Amino acid sequence: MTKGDPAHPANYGRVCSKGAALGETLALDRRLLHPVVNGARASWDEALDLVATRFRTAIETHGPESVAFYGSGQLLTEDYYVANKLMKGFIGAANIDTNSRLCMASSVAGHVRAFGEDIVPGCYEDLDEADLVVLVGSNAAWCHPILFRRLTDARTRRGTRLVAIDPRRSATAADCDLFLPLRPGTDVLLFNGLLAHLARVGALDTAYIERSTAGFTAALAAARDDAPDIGTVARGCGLDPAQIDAFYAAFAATRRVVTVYSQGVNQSSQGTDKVNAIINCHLATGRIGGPGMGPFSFTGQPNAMGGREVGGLANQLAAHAGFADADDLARVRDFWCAPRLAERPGLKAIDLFAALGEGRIRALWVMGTNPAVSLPDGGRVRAALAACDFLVVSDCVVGTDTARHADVLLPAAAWGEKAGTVTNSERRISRQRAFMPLPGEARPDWWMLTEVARRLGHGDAFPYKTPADIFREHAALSGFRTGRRLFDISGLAALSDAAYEALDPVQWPVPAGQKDGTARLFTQGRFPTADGRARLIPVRQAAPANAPSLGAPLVLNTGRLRDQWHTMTRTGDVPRLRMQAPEAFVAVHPTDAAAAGLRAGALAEVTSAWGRAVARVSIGDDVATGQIFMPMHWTDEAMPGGSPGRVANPACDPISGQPELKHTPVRLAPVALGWEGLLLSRRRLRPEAIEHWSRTPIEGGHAYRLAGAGSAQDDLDRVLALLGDRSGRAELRDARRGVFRCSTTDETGRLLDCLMMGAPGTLPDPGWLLATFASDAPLEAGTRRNLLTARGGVPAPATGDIVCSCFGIGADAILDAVRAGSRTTAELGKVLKCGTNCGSCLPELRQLLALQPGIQTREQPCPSLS
Ligand SMILES: Nc1nc2c(c(=O)[nH]1)N[C@H]1C(S)=C(S)[C@@H](COP(=O)(O)OP(=O)(O)OC[C@H]3O[C@@H](n4cnc5c(=O)[nH]c(N)nc54)[C@H](O)[C@@H]3O)O[C@H]1N2
Ligand SMILES: Nc1nc2c(c(=O)[nH]1)N[C@H]1C(S)=C(S)[C@@H](COP(=O)(O)OP(=O)(O)OC[C@H]3O[C@@H](n4cnc5c(=O)[nH]c(N)nc54)[C@H](O)[C@@H]3O)O[C@H]1N2
Ligand SMILES: [Mo]
Repeated sequence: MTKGDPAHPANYGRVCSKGAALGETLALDRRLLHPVVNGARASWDEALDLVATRFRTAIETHGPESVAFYGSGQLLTEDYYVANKLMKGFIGAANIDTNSRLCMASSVAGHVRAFGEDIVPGCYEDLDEADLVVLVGSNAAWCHPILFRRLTDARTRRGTRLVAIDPRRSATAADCDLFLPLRPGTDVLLFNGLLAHLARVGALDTAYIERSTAGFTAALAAARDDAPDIGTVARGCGLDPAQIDAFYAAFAATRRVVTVYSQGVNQSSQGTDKVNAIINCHLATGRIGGPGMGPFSFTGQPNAMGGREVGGLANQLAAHAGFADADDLARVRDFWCAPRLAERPGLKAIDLFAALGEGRIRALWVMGTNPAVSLPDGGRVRAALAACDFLVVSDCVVGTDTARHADVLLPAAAWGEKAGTVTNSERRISRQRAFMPLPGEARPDWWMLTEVARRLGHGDAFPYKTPADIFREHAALSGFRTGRRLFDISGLAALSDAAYEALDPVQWPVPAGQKDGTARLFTQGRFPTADGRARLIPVRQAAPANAPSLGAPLVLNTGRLRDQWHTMTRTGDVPRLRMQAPEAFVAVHPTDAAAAGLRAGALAEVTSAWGRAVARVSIGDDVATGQIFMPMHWTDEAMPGGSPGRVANPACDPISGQPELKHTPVRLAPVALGWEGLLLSRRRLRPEAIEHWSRTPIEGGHAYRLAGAGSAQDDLDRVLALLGDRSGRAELRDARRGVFRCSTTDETGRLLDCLMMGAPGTLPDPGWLLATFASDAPLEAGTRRNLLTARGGVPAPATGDIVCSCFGIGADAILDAVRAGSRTTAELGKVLKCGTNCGSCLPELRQLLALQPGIQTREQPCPSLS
C-alpha cells in the first residue's frame, strides 16, 4: 500500500483509497511506451518532425488561430508553462485551453470579479479552526476525503457543525449535521436569501463593508428582490422553511464560517454567479482573511491551480496577467521577448471543440486529458476528433477514447517518473519527485513541447534542460513589473538546482526577498483591485440553460465515485477499486423507477437532445424524484454507452465558459433484452460484436456482462467467438429455458473462460464463481460440474458490498463486528482495520452504525442544527 509523507503540511501523511492503491497502478502493460505515427511505431525524431511540420503548415496556410493545444490540470506547472508560452508567445494565438475549463473556470471568474485576481484567500488550517463549515455542491467525503476528515475531526474536537447543500444525498450530505437538498441550480437564490437575511437580522459587518468593499448596495438590492423572505426561498429552492431557518441562523450567529464549494457550484450555466453569491455573504460579514473563515473553492486535479498560475486557460495570459490590460500584454511580451504575443483570448474548451468540428482548427495537440469522455455532447466531440486534420495526443496509457483518433501518439512520463511542481487548493506549491526510471521511450511533456518549439524555430526562447530551468523562469515572470498583483513567487526565481530539488512545500505569494510562504491573504481587508476594495456582485437566480420538458422530464446530474479517478485510465484496472461499482449505473428514485417501468439491476437508456447512454439501474432515495445521477467515469473501454458525457448538454456559463455538467434534461426508459450473459475470461477483450457489454477487472482476469435484444440462440456464435482456446471445453444447453453455459480450461485443467447466458434477470449470483476464477489451481470435476449447473459448489466467504476498499472489508464483516460489540468507527477500525487508512469510508461506516438498533452515536446524522 502506498503511504503518505507524514511531514507534508497538506495531508500529514494521509492518502485516499486511490492514492493508497497507486502501487497497483504502476504496471506497464497498458502504458504507451514509444511514439506512434498513423498506427505504427515511430522514432521520437520522426514523430516530433511530423508534429512540427503539420503545425507549421497549418499556421502558414490558415494563420496561427488554426492550431490549438488542449491541456490538463494533471500536467505539472513546468509542462504547462512551456505549452502556454509556445502557444501564446510564439505561435501567436491564445488557443490553449484546458480541462480546468470543465472544473474551475467559474471559480476563477468569480474570484476575478470579487477580488480582482484569481485567489483562494484561506488555507487548510481554516478547516480545523472553523465553527461552521458549509459545503455547497461538494462531495468532499469522496472527492477530498483527507480534507473531509479534517472537518469531521474538527467536529469531534471543537464541535464544528457541518452543513451540506446538494440536490442529492451524497456521502457528504449523509454525514453532515444539516442537509439542504435544494432543487438543482437554485444556489444563487439560497445565498441571495442568506444575504437578505443577514441584513434583516443585523448580522452584517458595516465597518468592513464601508472600508473594504464596493458594490454592497446593489448586491443587497438584487438579493432582496430575488429573495424578499424565507418563504420565497423555500418555494424556489424546494426546501423546508425550517431547514433554511436553521442554516441562516447558524450562519448569522457564527463568525468562524468557511463555505466550501466545488463542482455543484462551478459546473453550472450560472456557475460564476453562484460563486459570487457565496462570496458576497462572506464580504458583507467581513468573514474573510481571518482564521477559520472565508469562501473556499476546493480544486479537483493535482495541479488545477498551477495551470491557472501559468495561464493554461485561453482567457488568461501568464502569471495572472490578462488580455484586457495593455500593461499586462507589454509585461509578458517584454519578458518573453515575444513580438508575436497573442493579443486576444483564444477559444474556450467548448468553442474550441466546436471549431474543431467545423474544420476551423486544423491541428490539435491534446495533452493529459481525455476529452472524448470528459466533455459534454460527447458524440459531437468524438466526431470532431475523428474528423480533425491532424491530432496529436500525449498520454501515458494506450487506448483511451481520445487516443483512438490520434494521428500521432507521444508517450508521456507518468506520476512517479517525472519531476516538477504542483499547486494545491491552498496555494501550496509542492515538488513532485521522480522515484522511478522513465519506462520505454516515455518523456516528460515539457521536453516534447520544447523539442517542437525548437523545430518551429523558437529554440532561443526554449533553452530548457531541466524542470528547474523552467520553474526559475516562471517564478521570475511572476515578479516582473508585478504592480498590484498578488501572484508573485519571485522569491523562488534564483533557486539553485539543488535548492529546487529540495524545495519544501510553500504557499504563494513568495515575493523577492521573502523565503517563507503566506498562509492567508486579504488579512488587512485590502484586495488587488484598482481601489483596493473587493467587489460585491449583484446576482439574480436564473433558470438553468436547458429546462426539463415533456420529452425530457428528468434532470441528469453527474459526478464522482469514491474509488475511481475520472476516465478510469489510472484506477480502472485495479480490481479492489472497481468493487464499489463494477459497472456504469444510473441512480433513480423509486417513484421515477416505477413510472419508467425499471427494476433494480436492469439496463436503462438515458436519452437527451444530445445523445444516449445505457447503464445499470440502481434504485434508492439518495436522489430526489425528478432527478437521476450517473458517475462520470465510464468509457468505451469499460462499458460503451456508460459515459454520461454523450448525454450531457454543452450549455455554458456565459462568463466562465464552464459547461453545465450537472444539469441535463433527459428521459429514462428500460432497455428491452432477449438475453443476458456473464463471461469470465483471462483475456482483455473488446466484445464489440455484442450489443451491450461491460468489462470489470477481477482477480485473475476480467468479468464481462453481456446482453442483446435478440434471442440468445441468434447471438450465441458471436458470444462463443469471444472464448479463447476451446480444447478443454464443457458445455450445457437448455434450449427450453434459453440457458447456455460453458467453460474452457487449459492443458493443466486451469479455468480459462466461464460463460453463462440466460433470460434477462436470471443469471446466478457470481460471487462463488469469482472465487473459483481467482484460483490458478486445476478445476476439480465437481467444481467443473457446478460451473455448468451454476450451483455454488465452492462457497466463497461472503463479504457483502465492499465498504473499505483500502483493506477490502465488506458490509457483512462490519455487521458481524457490530453484533460482537463494536459501537464506534474507532472500535471497528481496531477490530477490522476498516477506515484506518484513507478514511473515505468513514461516512459509510457511520451510516452503517447509525442504522443499527440501539446505537446512538454523536456521529449519527441529525436533521437540524438546533
Ligand atoms: N474519488 C474521486 N475524487 C476526486 C476526483 C475523482 O475523479 N474521483 N476528481 C477530482 C476533481 S478533478 C474534482 S473537480 C473534484 C470534484 O469534487 P466534487 O465537486 O465534490 O464532486 P462531484 O461529484 O463532481 O460533484 C459534487 C456534488 O455537486 C452536486 N450538485 C449537482 N448539482 C448541484 C446544484 O445545482 N447545486 C449544488 N449545491 N450541488 C449540486 C452533486 O450532486 C455532487 O454531489 O474531485 C476531485 N477528487
Ligand atoms: N459528466 C461529467 N463530465 C465531467 C465532469 C463531471 O463532473 N461530469 N467533471 C469534469 C472535471 S471537473 C474534470 S477535471 C474532467 C477530467 O477529465 P479528463 O481530464 O478527461 O480525465 P482523466 O481521466 O483524468 O484524463 C487524464 C489523461 O491524462 C493522462 N495523464 C496522466 N498524467 C499525465 C501526464 O503527466 N502527461 C500526459 N501527457 N498525460 C497524462 C491519463 O492517462 C489520462 O488519459 O472531467 C470533466 N468532465
Ligand atoms: Mo476537476
